[in-house]
Amino acid sequence: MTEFPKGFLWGGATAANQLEGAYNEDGKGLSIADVLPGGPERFNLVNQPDFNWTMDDKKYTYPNHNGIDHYHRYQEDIKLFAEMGFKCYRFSIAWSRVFPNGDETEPNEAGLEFYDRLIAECLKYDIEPVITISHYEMPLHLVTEYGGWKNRKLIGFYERYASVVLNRYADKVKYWMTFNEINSALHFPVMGQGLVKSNGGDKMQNIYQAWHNQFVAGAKAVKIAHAIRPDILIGCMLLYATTYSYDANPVNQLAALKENQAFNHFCGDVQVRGTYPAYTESVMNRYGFSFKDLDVTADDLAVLKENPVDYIGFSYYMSTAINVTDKKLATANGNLVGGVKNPFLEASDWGWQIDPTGLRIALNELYNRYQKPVFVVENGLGAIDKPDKNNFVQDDYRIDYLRKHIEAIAGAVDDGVQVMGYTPWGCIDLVSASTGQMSKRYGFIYVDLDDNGQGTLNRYKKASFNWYQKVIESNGQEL
Ligand code: BGP
Repeated sequence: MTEFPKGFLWGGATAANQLEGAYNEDGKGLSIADVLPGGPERFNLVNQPDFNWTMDDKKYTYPNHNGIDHYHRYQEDIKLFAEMGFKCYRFSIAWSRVFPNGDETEPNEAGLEFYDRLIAECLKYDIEPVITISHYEMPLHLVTEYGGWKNRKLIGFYERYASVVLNRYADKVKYWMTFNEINSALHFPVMGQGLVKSNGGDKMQNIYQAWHNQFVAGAKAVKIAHAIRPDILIGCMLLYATTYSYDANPVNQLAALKENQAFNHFCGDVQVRGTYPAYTESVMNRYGFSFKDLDVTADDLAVLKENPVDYIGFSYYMSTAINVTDKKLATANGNLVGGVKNPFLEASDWGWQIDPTGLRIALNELYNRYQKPVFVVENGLGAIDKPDKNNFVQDDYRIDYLRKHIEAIAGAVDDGVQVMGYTPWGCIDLVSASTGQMSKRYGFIYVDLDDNGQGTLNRYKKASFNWYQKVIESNGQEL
């Protein structure tokens, strides 16, 4: 078996809005995640023409409000991560804890103090924090008052927020990411950009304008980070779904290439290379507008050029296949990124097509495209776990999934790819981003909490807990 590099960052990943809870404590403002209804229909519900960002407790549940109560139980949780041997822990800072409305001039000290405590707890166990500055939880006020990321005023608000957290924590935290899964906006712009149908999220030009504003804001964060600490590493974060042509028909091959450009590569190309790619106009024309229609200044382009990211963080859950020649083929039911069913692959209970080889391909594609280190910051199997009477989960299906994906990473290391680390998603069970529910679980640690918010919130180690502990201990030799 391949030797993983010395210092390989084994760990796990979470996001503030999906586990912290305490949604209105210590001065925290509302974030968009706090008003998204729970349930498998959440994306459809928010895209109703009259969706208005208020909480209607009678009709919907809001699982993010309590999360898994990590805000109060973080010490217990970090201790369990340390027991697994985590070298790093990827988490996000809730923007709305630091700037409750997003547009204040002074931060909320109580919010910052929570992350002081969380970071100290990680460092106590020699766990390197890996921080996502914005993970699907912008302050709600920035959406209701300013219309979300399509408004360029957000560049300044994000810059101020990033500056506050970088200045506060950079001496303790070396690894950062600007925006979680920035390219996901192509399929669900509500999470990263605060755009839904009722505020223009159905217009592609708005999504691209929002991206542009995020690119500039992210580049400004890179600039601030490097000025504070030259050895800091600050990356972008992409949702990467390896995209194949369904068959050898050149027409499908070309369609797959275009899909790759539009989804997998566009955001990375700008953030890693610092310039808009040659195919920009062709992608935009396809959606009926031109780059000239966007509000882009010469200063923006200079900031992008001067501040590319240091590495490419990405999530990998699934691959997809493109077929434009046979309209009868079913779409990959549930695959968040579209495409058709691949006859060679199985899918998860949620229809996400399971493809470890696709991860090896993704690592090669990204590294060879950019020649910068790559970091698998999310990967995992969402499944319905069935605990026994002692709340023990024998999650062999999860072990099997993770083992094959780790083998794929090892293969990519053999291929010459510089991989920084691996942080499987939802290392402790938490609220799902796409369904807003608990029943889609990823963790090594079972949390006793159901979709209706009932349960003791006690934590229990699953079979995968001991398995992953050995993986880390052996630096990936024992799988
Ligand atoms: C990614 C997000 C995470 C996360 C994960 C699993 O898209 O970055 O926030 O939740 O996917 O998705 P889900 O929770 O929908 O199963």
